[in-house]
Amino acid sequence: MSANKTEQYAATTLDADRLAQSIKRHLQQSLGVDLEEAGPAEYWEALSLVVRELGLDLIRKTRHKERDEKARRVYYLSLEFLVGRLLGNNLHNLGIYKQAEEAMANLGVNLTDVLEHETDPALGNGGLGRLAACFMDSLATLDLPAFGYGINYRFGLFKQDFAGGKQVESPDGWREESCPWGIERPKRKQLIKLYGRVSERAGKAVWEDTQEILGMPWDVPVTGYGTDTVNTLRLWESRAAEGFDLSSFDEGRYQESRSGEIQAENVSQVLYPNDNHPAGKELRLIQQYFFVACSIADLIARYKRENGDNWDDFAEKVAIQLNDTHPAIAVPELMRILMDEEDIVFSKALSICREVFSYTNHTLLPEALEKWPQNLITKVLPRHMQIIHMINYHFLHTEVEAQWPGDNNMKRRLSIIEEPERPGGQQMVRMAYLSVVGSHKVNGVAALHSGLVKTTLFPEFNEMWPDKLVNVTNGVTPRRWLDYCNPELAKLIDDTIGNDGKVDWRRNLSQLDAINAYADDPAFQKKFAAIKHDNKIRFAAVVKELCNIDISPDAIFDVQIKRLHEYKRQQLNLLHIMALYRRLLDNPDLDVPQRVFIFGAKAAPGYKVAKTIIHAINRVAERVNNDRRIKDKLKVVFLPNYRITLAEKIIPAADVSEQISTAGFEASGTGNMKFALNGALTVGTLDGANVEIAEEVGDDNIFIYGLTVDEVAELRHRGYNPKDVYNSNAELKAVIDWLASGDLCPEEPDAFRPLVDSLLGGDYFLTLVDYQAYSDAHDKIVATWKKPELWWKKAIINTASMGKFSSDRSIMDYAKTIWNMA
Ligand code: 475
Repeated sequence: MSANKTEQYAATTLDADRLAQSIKRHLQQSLGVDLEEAGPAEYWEALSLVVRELGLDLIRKTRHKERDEKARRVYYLSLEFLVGRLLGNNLHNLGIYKQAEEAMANLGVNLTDVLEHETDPALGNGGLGRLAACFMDSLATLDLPAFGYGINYRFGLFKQDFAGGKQVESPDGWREESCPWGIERPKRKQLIKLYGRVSERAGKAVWEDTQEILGMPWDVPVTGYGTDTVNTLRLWESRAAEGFDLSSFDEGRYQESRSGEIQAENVSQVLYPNDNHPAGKELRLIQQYFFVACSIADLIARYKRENGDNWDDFAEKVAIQLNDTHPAIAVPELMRILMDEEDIVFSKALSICREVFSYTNHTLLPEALEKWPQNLITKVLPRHMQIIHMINYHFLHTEVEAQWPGDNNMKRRLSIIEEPERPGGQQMVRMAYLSVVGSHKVNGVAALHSGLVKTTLFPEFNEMWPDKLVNVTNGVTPRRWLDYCNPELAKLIDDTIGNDGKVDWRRNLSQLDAINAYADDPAFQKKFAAIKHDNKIRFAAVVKELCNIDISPDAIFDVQIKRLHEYKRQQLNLLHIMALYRRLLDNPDLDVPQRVFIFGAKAAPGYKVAKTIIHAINRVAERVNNDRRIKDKLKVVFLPNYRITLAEKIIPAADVSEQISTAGFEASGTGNMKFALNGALTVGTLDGANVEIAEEVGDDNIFIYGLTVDEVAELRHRGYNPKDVYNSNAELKAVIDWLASGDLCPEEPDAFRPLVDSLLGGDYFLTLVDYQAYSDAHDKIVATWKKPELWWKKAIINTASMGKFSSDRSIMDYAKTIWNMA
């Protein structure tokens, strides 16, 4: 892996001239466009086709190599892959970005403009989906044999707009623009079954009278950085199995003839827009089974092509990672194939499953843990429900019985089937329990979170199987989240610590540590600060264009970008901004630096309080931004339609990173890592990966505040009344009263009631409790900002200390401790 094969490959075959030739060829021959009529959009498509050609070539070579080496492959099953734009990233990974820039320049176009013409595929909600995308990048970069499996949604996450400050959603039909990355593979299509019933014939279960759906794979090449390895992200699209019913077509009933087709196509139509919250709809269960069944059939077919029919080696060749419980139905699906189609006995089938599967937990929120009504599974997947009962019976009566003999209470607690609490209630299938029982390893996504998985979520499982629950701290790919999104900083790092055979921080992020030696160096500080300033100027132009708000690059850019959720506490940030504004009104000459508070967040369309918080932030923004009395000392920006493409522009421009969840609720966070990597200082609670970030950067270089996990538990135990805090903190009381007064939304005076009620009636996320500490932490931020040499020293130390948070390290951890691949 030391020689940079791709760079040789690409550089020798594709210098700028040859690239320009290929671009022209695709313009004319693939797109039918004359050079004179081509604009940036056409150039984008043509260059994408050139890169796709390269990717396809390398994908074939990767496949041949893997076939020869017969190594274990990992299959990453995820309902979400939030990949972001691909062209710029692929050019970088293949080592031909510079050549492409030159080729475009010779054709009279600017590559940066061209790249802006790509639609951002939003095939995910947030952290979980973006993590899957970073992992795909790292798997390829590390030359690990891997497939990603997911769904090719016709509509990604909704587009967000604001009307009167309220969120308005519209569909994201992203494929209506051309997408050269996905390549249909009809040869690998799958037929899957749904509904029907199970009968027994000659002692064997037969699943019959089913309805069938066709799964068409759509392959996206995933390039690695500085390597020839190109892996595959295989996304399934649902189609009708029967196709046209020609007889009714002849009778002129064209629409009806396609009705079956349209139903089948529904399955891959939309991404469910809930983050950290299950949808609980029949169609969602069908989506889950659809992509799982297609993927399992596909990987078994590959196994058989490469290894023949011998199941003894299956677990040696196949590792399947379940990205949360969304693909958990894979466990009974593989059991079904092994028992019903391959004649393998139950106990052997279960041990194969347990060697193959592992499961990642991404959230502790009780309402986010998936449970499906047993009746629904019985209706949609009758055979799977039987198999779940078989697994549960074996688990309870053999394994739990051995651990806690005669303890029926324990059996009830650990049962995969949850009994109804009230008579007449439904029996529910606990998908997390199914995943734990069917896997050999279960991991949390940050040290603190994995500890809580052991002690609060699955304590009994941890007692039964002490080696099963493990930690793999999340990471982010430094290629997209530093090299690609912050090229000036990447160059400064290259110029400072080198970029040759020995030093290659893009593939070995720990080497950033060498930057620590320059944290105090005034010349280096100056360059580091100048780059941040440049990024802020560029981002200010984006804000001007999208929001028509003027912000000064000399202000502190304080950023909170993530899904809108009460546990993430955007409302805490809001209350503090309202207080700052009031402080300025009280004293317009207050000696404070200019500050811009920047938000980006989508709320699940059905999440009332979250939408109220968006509305409130927008109304406060409008008031603050138009008040001349405060002399531009405070601005509030809420960027509409937050997505990967915007994140790439915001993160390099941030001074302060808001990571302020209630302790114990944010499993890890990954935005926190991206910000610190780009030299922003974190204000945050001791939650998720913030804890490990603090360990790496040192307590002096992060603004930690607020209750800890233990203190949260203690407070809940003692009992907590938010009114006590409200009544004892005059500033806090004043801003909450202001929110409740209707002053910010005169045409709808009760608009913010849901938020006020949530804060004063219970305050489950302890926003009020943490308010004062949060405000104090911000005072420290301001004091530090006033000492530039101190600020930039801390910022540099943040960038220099992020080595641990490369997704390459995460993937190596998975490979070693879970997949047994390294
Ligand atoms: C955590 N999404 C972050 C990140 O590990 C963490 C999607 C569909 C349905 C239900 N939930 C989801 C999540 O649960 C999710 O995104 N979780 C996030 O995973 C990666 O960094 O703390 O909230």
